[in-house]
Amino acid sequence: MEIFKNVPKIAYEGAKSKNPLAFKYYDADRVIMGKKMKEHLPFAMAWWHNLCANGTDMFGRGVANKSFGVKEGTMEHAKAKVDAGFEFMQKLGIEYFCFHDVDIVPEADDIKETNRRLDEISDYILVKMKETGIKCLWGTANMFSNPRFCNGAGSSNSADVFAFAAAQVKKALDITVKLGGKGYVFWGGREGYETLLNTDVKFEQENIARLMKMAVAYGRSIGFTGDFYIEPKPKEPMKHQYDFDAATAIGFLRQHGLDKDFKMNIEANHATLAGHTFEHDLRISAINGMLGSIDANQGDYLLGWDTDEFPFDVYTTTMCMYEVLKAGGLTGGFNFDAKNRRPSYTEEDMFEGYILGMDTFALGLIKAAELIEDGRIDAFVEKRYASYRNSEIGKKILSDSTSLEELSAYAEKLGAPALPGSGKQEALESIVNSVLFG
Ligand code: XLS
Ligand code: NI
Ligand code: NI
Repeated sequence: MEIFKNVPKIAYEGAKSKNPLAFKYYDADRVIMGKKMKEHLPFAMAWWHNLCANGTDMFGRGVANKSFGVKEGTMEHAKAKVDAGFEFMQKLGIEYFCFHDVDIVPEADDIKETNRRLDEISDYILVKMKETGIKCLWGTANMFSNPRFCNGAGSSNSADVFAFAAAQVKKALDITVKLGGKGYVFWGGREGYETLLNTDVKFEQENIARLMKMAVAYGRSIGFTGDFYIEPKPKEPMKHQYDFDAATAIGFLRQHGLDKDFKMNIEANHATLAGHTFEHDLRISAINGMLGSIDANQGDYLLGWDTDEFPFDVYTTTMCMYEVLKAGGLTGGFNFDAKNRRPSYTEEDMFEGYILGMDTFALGLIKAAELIEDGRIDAFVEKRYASYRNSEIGKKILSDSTSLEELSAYAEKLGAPALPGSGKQEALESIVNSVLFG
């Protein structure tokens, strides 16, 4: 039974199209730098925002109706969400989805019953996956909504809560593997603190690592060959969260010997909350060999919290795709961890949000490829460091065959070095503009 009766299959109509329910830039089979757009951009639907979130915020109730014609909080409703989700993805040509355990079933009072429901719904999802060819990008456990996690999950002060979190991770891994998920995410939603006065930071961080090590051991034992991901976020809901940004999370993984099994899932809005650009955290992940997956959204500089808006800013998606192309692509995909604004509450809005996001990333891909093919930026960066390749002293520094004494003697002979050469930021930004709008 068709659910979104007013929405047809979304087609590519080109930039001149005025049809709100058509792609302007996302042309799945168009080849860019030797690969189809849909291969560069493995998009995923986020179950929670798209099928669950109804616009509830701190000040008001939901506006959007996500009942899909069925009583909410029931298994019937859970199945209606599966039906709606698969129809939605098929109409948009989206090939992946991401989920938390409690997005796909209503949580019961007893974990045994919740787990039974997860078995039932995952059977149902599997049938749909086989019918449609749609796949699972990653799964995760929601260890932040239930009041028991008010002090965190792996970082909780309560051993019973830690055990409960472990049970949820185990089941979420079971379901992710059952659905053939490519990845498994840890977003430390309440792994942090409100005040140091009541917090043993070392104890909490070691416990988070313990939970992750058990997850790796269990996941590998049941045949999970994909990547585990940390999704860094500096704050919100906690005042300070341990997975602050990519650099912090990578350091933590290395400290605990988890770096071979984990990569980063970088969310645009989390990077900006950390005081970085999105592309900064992508670059830090990439140079450490840990660029895994992306939560595709954007924040709002005026509001300053994790507003999870659909990507609209083409400069940012261009710089994102520049990083992704340079890194040789993602092992994961682009999960729209994004939701409609509260007043955009219709079914058409759900599709229009995704169309905006997919088009904005398609434009970013097209423009990033043009920037790389243009070559001026690469050539400038290459030339900028040339003194290390072209001079004897530079070569010695790079081959680690000099010392402070030798460099000091060299500096004395030099008197004073010439200025290092212009950084050319304005000229480079102008190249970006001419590629974007030329
Ligand atoms: C919240 C996070 C969350 C993760 C999955 O800010 O982005 O949605 O992606 O738990
Ligand atoms: Ni996210
Ligand atoms: Ni987020």
